[in-house]
Amino acid sequence: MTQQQMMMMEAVERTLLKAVSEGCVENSLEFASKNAAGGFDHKDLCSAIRSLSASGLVVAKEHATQVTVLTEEALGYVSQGSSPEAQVFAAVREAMPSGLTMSQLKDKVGGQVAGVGFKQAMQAKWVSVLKQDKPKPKQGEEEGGGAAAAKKKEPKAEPTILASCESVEDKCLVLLQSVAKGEEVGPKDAQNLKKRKLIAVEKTNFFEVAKGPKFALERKKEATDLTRDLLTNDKYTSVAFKRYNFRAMAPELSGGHLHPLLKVRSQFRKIFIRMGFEEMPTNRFVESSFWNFDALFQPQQHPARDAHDTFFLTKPMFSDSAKWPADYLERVRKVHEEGGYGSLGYGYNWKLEEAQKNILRTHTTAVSSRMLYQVAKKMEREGKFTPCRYFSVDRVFRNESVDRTHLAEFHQCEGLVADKDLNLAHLLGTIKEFFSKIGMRDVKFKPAYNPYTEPSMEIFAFHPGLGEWLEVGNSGIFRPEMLRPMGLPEDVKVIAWGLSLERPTMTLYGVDNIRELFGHKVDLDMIKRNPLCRIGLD
Ligand code: FB9
Repeated sequence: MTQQQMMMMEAVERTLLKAVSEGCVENSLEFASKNAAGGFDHKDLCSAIRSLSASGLVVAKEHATQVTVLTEEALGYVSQGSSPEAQVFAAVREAMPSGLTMSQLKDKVGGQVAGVGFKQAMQAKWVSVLKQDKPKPKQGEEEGGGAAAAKKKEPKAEPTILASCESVEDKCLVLLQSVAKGEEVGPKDAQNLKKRKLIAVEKTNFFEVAKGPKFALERKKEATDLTRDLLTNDKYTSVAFKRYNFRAMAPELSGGHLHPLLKVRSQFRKIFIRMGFEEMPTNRFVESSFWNFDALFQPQQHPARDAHDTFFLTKPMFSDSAKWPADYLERVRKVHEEGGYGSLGYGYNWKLEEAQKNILRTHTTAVSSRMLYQVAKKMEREGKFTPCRYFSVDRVFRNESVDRTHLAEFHQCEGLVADKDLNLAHLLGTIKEFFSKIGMRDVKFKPAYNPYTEPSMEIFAFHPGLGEWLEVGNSGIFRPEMLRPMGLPEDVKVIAWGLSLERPTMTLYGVDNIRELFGHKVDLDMIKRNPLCRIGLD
């Protein structure tokens, strides 16, 4: 409660306690409207009554009643200071002696007031209507055809509204004002105002307030703290201390809130780490086409490599290929052009410049290619291959048209296992284990194609909550044309799979449109209110 509100509340209490000291306050509603000048309304008065009765200064009995209140429309007329009929009369009066047509009247007082007001003003005989007599048919036009044509051509003249008296008494406004003041109006008037939807009867409660056991003209300031001042010369013995209200709600502590995407990300991370995977560094949104495509044996004329799908950078447009391991670069060129390692290659003329083009990475598989090259280098250094499991969860960018499920960027999760003689069964098993940990035990696979894996499969899982099969990702065994040029031996196989973060988050949090999840349209309350992400907790 602000300082200002505290002050107002104390004023309400003093006003009420003074009235109660002079005898019981029968009806808090009337009391509030009588003291409307006090700058407080019945709602404020009720909260003062409740807190004063809570501290025993007064006793309050609550009664139910019906009050007549003004409708929005009526409140408008009261604030305008005249009823619609009075506004119509004033406009017509002012336009006398020519008066006004209805459309002129509408322009002056607005369609709604003109409509309601004209009807009432007519009933009150404040105005009258002068029908325009039919236009005289011109010379030679009298026989039927002419006149009808004339009548068809001439727009019908609007009747004119004329004022029938000098001035009027706006009884309706007077009635509305007394209702506003809580005064009774006659049953006939009330009936009529109700029919005009200017007043409504509302159920409400009011209090009957009388002196309480601890009645006083003002609330004794209760000490809320045992201060040094109260301790000096034992003043604390003579003051009343405010009782602790252990049911008082503590102020809402608004701490930080994890975005649902980050909640699912941290759950996925936990699942990967529990499965023995290590996270790959993904802090490189800008990648060279080399690590994002060429290293993955994705041919330079592959459709995904044109600007329709990929964001190309203008500054810096090219990566410095000098930083790339020249021997590896040469082996990549070779495998694209002539194949090797049992592959025919693509037989096209591979261009270094194409590989140097900087892009926003289109998948975190670009991180996997860098990591697997490091694994190969490590094996070279250590002279032996160490099996490893890596995962990545981070943003990737695709120049796609935005729709309910696609934005130009999303988070990709990817897992890979590198070990000797891994095969499809290992991949299927690993994927089953992963998805069983996010609550989807039934998984099935559909053959698919990726330039960097063979075989490749789309992954589908049955979502028990939705009771339907969902496409949950893609997977495959990295091609030798990707791994061998890195220096990995033939018997080292790498199985991998990928999915997004947005789709599981949308499914888990029942978000229908990806724009509600990510971007400027996100409603922050959703961030505050969204529940714990309960996956992989079993
Ligand atoms: O996430 C996807 N679907 C999904 C995943 C989990 C889920 O969980 C619910 C809690 C219950 C719900 C849905 N998908 C992948 C499938 C589709 O949504 C697909 O239409 C969209 N895909 C994205 C790409 O869109 C262009 C999701 C994204 C995706 C697709 C493939 C990969 C990664 C992300 C991959 C890969 C890969 C393949 C081989 C080797 C290494 C990586």
